Amino acid sequence: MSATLNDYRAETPTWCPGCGDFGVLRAIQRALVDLEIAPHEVLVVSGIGCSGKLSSYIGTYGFHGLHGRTLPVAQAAKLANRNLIVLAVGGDGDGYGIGVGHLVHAIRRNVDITYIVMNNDVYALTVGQSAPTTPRGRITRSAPYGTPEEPVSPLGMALGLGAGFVAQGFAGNVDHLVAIVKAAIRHRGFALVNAFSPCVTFNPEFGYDYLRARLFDVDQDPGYDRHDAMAAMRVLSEKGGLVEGILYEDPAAIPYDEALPQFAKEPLVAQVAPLDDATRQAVLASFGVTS
Ligand SMILES: Cc1ncc(C[n+]2csc(CCOP(=O)(O)OP(=O)(O)O)c2C)c(N)n1
Ligand code: SF4
Repeated sequence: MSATLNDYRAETPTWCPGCGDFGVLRAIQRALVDLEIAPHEVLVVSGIGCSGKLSSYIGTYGFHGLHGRTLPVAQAAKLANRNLIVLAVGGDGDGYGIGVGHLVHAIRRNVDITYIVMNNDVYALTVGQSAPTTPRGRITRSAPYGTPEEPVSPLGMALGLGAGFVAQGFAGNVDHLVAIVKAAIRHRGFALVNAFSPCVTFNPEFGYDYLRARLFDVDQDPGYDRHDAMAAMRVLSEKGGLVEGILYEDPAAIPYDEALPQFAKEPLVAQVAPLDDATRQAVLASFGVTS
Protein backbone atom coordinates (compact mmCIF):
# COMPACT_ATOMS: atom_id res chain seq x y z
CA MET A 1 0.00 0.00 0.00
CA SER A 2 1.32 3.47 -0.87
CA ALA A 3 2.42 5.82 1.91
CA THR A 4 0.19 8.76 2.83
CA LEU A 5 1.04 12.20 4.19
CA ASN A 6 0.19 10.88 7.64
CA ASP A 7 2.99 8.29 7.36
CA TYR A 8 5.43 11.17 6.84
CA ARG A 9 4.45 13.02 10.01
CA ALA A 10 6.77 13.04 13.05
CA GLU A 11 7.36 15.54 15.91
CA THR A 12 5.32 18.73 15.89
CA PRO A 13 7.49 21.55 14.51
CA THR A 14 8.55 24.32 16.89
CA TRP A 15 9.13 26.81 14.06
CA CYS A 16 7.56 30.27 14.45
CA PRO A 17 4.05 30.58 12.99
CA GLY A 18 4.43 31.60 9.34
CA CYS A 19 7.99 30.29 8.94
CA GLY A 20 8.72 29.25 5.36
CA ASP A 21 10.20 25.97 6.55
CA PHE A 22 6.65 24.64 7.06
CA GLY A 23 6.06 24.99 3.31
CA VAL A 24 9.32 23.25 2.47
CA LEU A 25 8.54 20.37 4.86
CA ARG A 26 5.10 19.97 3.33
CA ALA A 27 6.53 20.04 -0.21
CA ILE A 28 9.05 17.30 0.61
CA GLN A 29 6.35 15.14 2.25
CA ARG A 30 4.00 15.58 -0.71
CA ALA A 31 6.75 14.85 -3.23
CA LEU A 32 7.63 11.57 -1.49
CA VAL A 33 3.97 10.53 -1.34
CA ASP A 34 3.44 11.40 -5.02
CA LEU A 35 6.51 9.37 -6.00
CA GLU A 36 5.11 6.41 -4.01
CA ILE A 37 8.26 6.15 -1.92
CA ALA A 38 7.85 4.51 1.48
CA PRO A 39 9.24 6.32 4.57
CA HIS A 40 11.70 3.49 5.35
CA GLU A 41 13.32 4.03 1.92
CA VAL A 42 14.31 7.62 2.75
CA LEU A 43 17.10 9.21 4.81
CA VAL A 44 16.95 12.93 5.57
CA VAL A 45 20.27 14.41 6.73
CA SER A 46 20.17 17.91 8.16
CA GLY A 47 22.54 20.59 9.36
CA ILE A 48 22.20 22.99 12.29
CA GLY A 49 19.77 25.89 12.14
CA CYS A 50 16.01 26.36 12.30
CA SER A 51 15.95 24.56 8.94
CA GLY A 52 18.08 21.74 10.34
CA LYS A 53 15.22 20.68 12.60
CA LEU A 54 13.38 19.38 9.55
CA SER A 55 14.89 15.89 9.92
CA SER A 56 13.03 15.54 13.25
CA TYR A 57 9.75 16.66 11.74
CA ILE A 58 9.51 14.08 8.95
CA GLY A 59 8.76 10.40 9.47
CA THR A 60 11.73 8.98 7.59
CA TYR A 61 15.15 7.89 8.80
CA GLY A 62 16.96 11.02 9.95
CA PHE A 63 20.42 12.26 10.89
CA HIS A 64 20.77 15.69 12.49
CA GLY A 65 24.45 16.43 12.03
CA LEU A 66 26.87 19.27 12.62
CA HIS A 67 26.59 22.80 11.24
CA GLY A 68 27.84 22.77 7.64
CA ARG A 69 28.55 19.03 7.52
CA THR A 70 25.31 17.85 5.96
CA LEU A 71 26.71 16.88 2.59
CA PRO A 72 29.58 14.60 3.71
CA VAL A 73 27.15 12.57 5.84
CA ALA A 74 24.52 12.41 3.08
CA GLN A 75 27.02 11.37 0.40
CA ALA A 76 28.55 8.71 2.67
CA ALA A 77 25.11 7.24 3.43
CA LYS A 78 24.26 7.08 -0.26
CA LEU A 79 27.56 5.41 -1.10
CA ALA A 80 26.99 2.84 1.64
CA ASN A 81 23.44 2.10 0.55
CA ARG A 82 22.45 3.48 -2.81
CA ASN A 83 19.02 1.88 -2.50
CA LEU A 84 18.16 4.71 -0.09
CA ILE A 85 16.65 7.97 -1.31
CA VAL A 86 18.95 10.48 0.41
CA LEU A 87 17.86 14.08 0.97
CA ALA A 88 20.20 16.64 2.54
CA VAL A 89 18.48 19.71 4.00
CA GLY A 90 19.68 22.85 5.77
CA GLY A 91 19.93 26.60 5.76
CA ASP A 92 21.77 29.03 3.51
CA GLY A 93 24.28 29.65 6.30
CA ASP A 94 24.83 25.92 6.63
CA GLY A 95 25.22 25.26 2.90
CA TYR A 96 26.64 28.45 1.41
CA GLY A 97 28.69 29.61 4.43
CA ILE A 98 30.38 27.14 6.71
CA GLY A 99 29.58 24.17 4.44
CA VAL A 100 30.29 25.73 1.05
CA GLY A 101 33.49 23.72 0.51
CA HIS A 102 31.47 20.52 0.75
CA LEU A 103 28.98 21.87 -1.76
CA VAL A 104 31.73 22.47 -4.31
CA HIS A 105 32.96 18.90 -4.05
CA ALA A 106 29.48 17.36 -3.90
CA ILE A 107 28.70 19.02 -7.23
CA ARG A 108 31.94 17.81 -8.78
CA ARG A 109 31.54 14.29 -7.35
CA ASN A 110 27.89 13.96 -8.41
CA VAL A 111 26.65 11.40 -5.90
CA ASP A 112 22.93 10.80 -6.46
CA ILE A 113 21.46 12.86 -3.61
CA THR A 114 19.08 15.83 -3.45
CA TYR A 115 20.14 18.93 -1.52
CA ILE A 116 17.35 21.29 -0.46
CA VAL A 117 18.56 24.57 0.99
CA MET A 118 16.01 26.61 2.95
CA ASN A 119 17.21 30.06 2.01
CA ASN A 120 15.99 32.92 4.23
CA ASP A 121 18.94 35.25 3.59
CA VAL A 122 19.86 35.24 7.30
CA TYR A 123 21.24 33.14 10.18
CA ALA A 124 17.92 32.58 11.93
CA LEU A 125 18.57 30.12 14.75
CA THR A 126 21.27 32.41 16.13
CA VAL A 127 18.77 35.31 15.99
CA GLY A 128 19.41 37.21 12.80
CA GLN A 129 23.03 37.78 11.80
CA SER A 130 24.02 38.43 8.17
CA ALA A 131 24.43 35.24 6.14
CA PRO A 132 26.41 34.74 2.91
CA THR A 133 23.14 35.39 1.01
CA THR A 134 22.23 38.65 2.79
CA PRO A 135 22.15 41.52 0.27
CA ARG A 136 24.76 44.23 0.61
CA GLY A 137 23.47 47.10 2.71
CA ARG A 138 20.80 45.15 4.63
CA ILE A 139 20.81 45.98 8.34
CA THR A 140 20.99 42.90 10.52
CA ARG A 141 21.88 42.21 14.14
CA SER A 142 25.52 41.66 13.17
CA ALA A 143 25.64 44.57 10.70
CA PRO A 144 23.93 47.61 12.28
CA TYR A 145 25.39 49.89 9.56
CA GLY A 146 24.39 47.53 6.75
CA THR A 147 25.89 44.25 5.52
CA PRO A 148 29.20 45.23 3.90
CA GLU A 149 29.77 42.26 1.54
CA GLU A 150 28.18 41.23 -1.74
CA PRO A 151 25.99 38.10 -1.40
CA VAL A 152 26.87 34.77 -2.99
CA SER A 153 24.85 33.57 -5.97
CA PRO A 154 24.29 29.93 -5.06
CA LEU A 155 22.72 28.95 -8.36
CA GLY A 156 25.29 30.82 -10.43
CA MET A 157 28.01 29.11 -8.44
CA ALA A 158 26.42 25.67 -8.94
CA LEU A 159 26.01 26.22 -12.68
CA GLY A 160 29.60 27.43 -12.96
CA LEU A 161 30.78 24.27 -11.21
CA GLY A 162 28.88 22.08 -13.70
CA ALA A 163 26.01 20.90 -11.50
CA GLY A 164 23.64 18.54 -13.32
CA PHE A 165 20.42 19.80 -11.70
CA VAL A 166 19.85 23.33 -10.47
CA ALA A 167 16.45 24.62 -9.37
CA GLN A 168 14.85 27.26 -7.22
CA GLY A 169 11.53 27.09 -5.40
CA PHE A 170 9.51 29.13 -2.94
CA ALA A 171 7.81 28.06 0.30
CA GLY A 172 4.91 30.36 -0.64
CA ASN A 173 4.24 28.25 -3.75
CA VAL A 174 4.12 24.71 -2.38
CA ASP A 175 2.50 23.12 -5.47
CA HIS A 176 5.40 24.26 -7.62
CA LEU A 177 7.96 23.27 -4.99
CA VAL A 178 6.47 19.75 -4.92
CA ALA A 179 7.03 19.42 -8.68
CA ILE A 180 10.60 20.73 -8.33
CA VAL A 181 11.47 18.37 -5.47
CA LYS A 182 10.03 15.40 -7.38
CA ALA A 183 12.15 16.23 -10.42
CA ALA A 184 15.22 16.67 -8.19
CA ILE A 185 14.70 13.26 -6.57
CA ARG A 186 14.18 11.63 -9.97
CA HIS A 187 17.33 13.26 -11.37
CA ARG A 188 20.23 10.80 -11.55
CA GLY A 189 23.03 12.65 -9.75
CA PHE A 190 23.48 15.58 -7.38
CA ALA A 191 20.50 17.95 -7.44
CA LEU A 192 20.48 21.39 -5.82
CA VAL A 193 17.15 23.00 -4.90
CA ASN A 194 17.46 26.48 -3.43
CA ALA A 195 14.09 27.01 -1.73
CA PHE A 196 13.29 30.57 -0.66
CA SER A 197 11.87 30.09 2.82
CA PRO A 198 11.05 33.37 4.58
CA CYS A 199 12.15 33.95 8.16
CA VAL A 200 9.21 36.02 9.35
CA THR A 201 10.91 36.76 12.67
CA PHE A 202 14.43 37.92 11.82
CA ASN A 203 14.23 38.90 8.15
CA PRO A 204 10.67 40.01 7.36
CA GLU A 205 11.94 42.25 4.53
CA PHE A 206 12.62 39.08 2.51
CA GLY A 207 9.07 37.82 3.00
CA TYR A 208 6.23 36.25 1.06
CA ASP A 209 4.91 39.43 -0.54
CA TYR A 210 8.37 40.57 -1.60
CA LEU A 211 9.11 37.25 -3.26
CA ARG A 212 5.67 36.68 -4.76
CA ALA A 213 5.83 40.05 -6.50
CA ARG A 214 9.25 39.40 -8.02
CA LEU A 215 9.85 35.72 -8.80
CA PHE A 216 9.98 34.90 -12.51
CA ASP A 217 8.83 31.32 -13.20
CA VAL A 218 10.91 29.70 -15.95
CA ASP A 219 8.67 26.62 -15.86
CA GLN A 220 5.83 28.80 -17.19
CA ASP A 221 7.96 30.17 -20.04
CA PRO A 222 7.44 27.98 -23.15
CA GLY A 223 10.58 29.43 -24.74
CA TYR A 224 12.86 28.48 -21.86
CA ASP A 225 15.23 25.53 -22.47
CA ARG A 226 16.22 23.88 -19.19
CA HIS A 227 18.96 21.88 -20.92
CA ASP A 228 20.88 25.04 -21.77
CA ALA A 229 23.17 26.08 -18.90
CA MET A 230 23.95 29.42 -20.56
CA ALA A 231 20.22 30.23 -20.67
CA ALA A 232 20.11 29.53 -16.94
CA MET A 233 23.02 31.89 -16.33
CA ARG A 234 21.36 34.57 -18.47
CA VAL A 235 17.96 34.42 -16.76
CA LEU A 236 19.60 34.48 -13.32
CA SER A 237 21.57 37.55 -14.25
CA GLU A 238 18.59 39.32 -15.90
CA LYS A 239 16.27 38.68 -12.93
CA GLY A 240 18.83 39.32 -10.19
CA GLY A 241 18.53 35.71 -9.01
CA LEU A 242 14.77 36.02 -8.40
CA VAL A 243 13.80 33.08 -10.56
CA GLU A 244 11.61 30.09 -9.78
CA GLY A 245 11.63 26.67 -11.45
CA ILE A 246 14.04 24.12 -12.88
CA LEU A 247 16.80 26.25 -14.32
CA TYR A 248 19.02 23.48 -15.59
CA GLU A 249 18.96 19.73 -15.94
CA ASP A 250 21.48 17.46 -17.63
CA PRO A 251 19.60 14.26 -18.49
CA ALA A 252 22.88 12.49 -19.42
CA ALA A 253 24.52 12.97 -16.00
CA ILE A 254 26.04 9.74 -14.64
CA PRO A 255 26.10 9.56 -10.85
CA TYR A 256 29.35 8.71 -9.07
CA ASP A 257 27.78 5.70 -7.38
CA GLU A 258 26.93 4.14 -10.76
CA ALA A 259 30.13 5.09 -12.56
CA LEU A 260 32.56 3.22 -10.29
CA PRO A 261 32.89 -0.56 -10.74
CA GLN A 262 33.09 -1.20 -6.99
CA PHE A 263 29.66 0.42 -6.54
CA ALA A 264 28.03 -0.55 -9.82
CA LYS A 265 27.07 -4.15 -9.08
CA GLU A 266 25.38 -3.82 -5.73
CA PRO A 267 25.36 -1.37 -2.83
CA LEU A 268 28.20 -1.60 -0.31
CA VAL A 269 25.81 -2.72 2.43
CA ALA A 270 25.10 -5.84 0.40
CA GLN A 271 28.82 -6.60 0.08
CA VAL A 272 29.68 -6.70 3.78
CA ALA A 273 28.49 -9.25 6.33
CA PRO A 274 25.92 -7.87 8.78
CA LEU A 275 27.23 -7.10 12.29
CA ASP A 276 26.76 -9.84 14.84
CA ASP A 277 24.60 -8.84 17.78
CA ALA A 278 27.44 -8.36 20.31
CA THR A 279 29.37 -6.06 17.95
CA ARG A 280 26.21 -4.09 17.15
CA GLN A 281 25.52 -3.58 20.85
CA ALA A 282 29.14 -2.47 21.42
CA VAL A 283 28.91 0.07 18.56
CA LEU A 284 25.61 1.44 19.91
CA ALA A 285 27.05 1.59 23.43
CA SER A 286 30.01 3.62 22.13
CA PHE A 287 27.40 6.25 21.10
CA GLY A 288 25.74 6.00 24.52
CA VAL A 289 22.74 4.09 23.11
CA THR A 290 21.42 0.93 24.73
CA SER A 291 18.86 -1.23 23.01
C1 LIG B 1 30.55 24.97 13.98
C2 LIG B 1 29.41 25.86 14.40
N1 LIG B 1 29.53 27.19 14.23
C3 LIG B 1 28.51 28.01 14.58
C4 LIG B 1 27.37 27.48 15.13
C5 LIG B 1 26.25 28.41 15.56
N2 LIG B 1 25.16 28.36 14.61
C6 LIG B 1 24.10 27.55 14.83
S1 LIG B 1 22.93 27.69 13.61
C7 LIG B 1 23.86 28.89 12.84
C8 LIG B 1 23.38 29.56 11.59
C9 LIG B 1 22.11 29.04 11.05
O1 LIG B 1 21.79 29.71 9.86
P1 LIG B 1 21.30 28.92 8.61
O2 LIG B 1 22.20 27.79 8.30
O3 LIG B 1 21.06 29.87 7.51
O4 LIG B 1 19.94 28.24 9.11
P2 LIG B 1 18.58 28.91 9.61
O5 LIG B 1 18.65 28.94 11.12
O6 LIG B 1 18.48 30.27 9.00
O7 LIG B 1 17.55 27.98 9.11
C10 LIG B 1 25.05 29.14 13.50
C11 LIG B 1 26.05 30.13 13.06
C12 LIG B 1 27.29 26.07 15.29
N3 LIG B 1 26.21 25.48 15.78
N4 LIG B 1 28.33 25.30 14.93
S1 SF4 C 1 13.39 32.26 13.57
FE1 SF4 C 1 12.87 32.47 11.40
S2 SF4 C 1 13.67 30.62 10.39
FE2 SF4 C 1 13.58 30.24 12.63
S3 SF4 C 1 11.61 29.24 12.98
FE3 SF4 C 1 11.33 31.43 13.29
S4 SF4 C 1 10.64 32.24 11.29
FE4 SF4 C 1 11.55 30.21 10.95
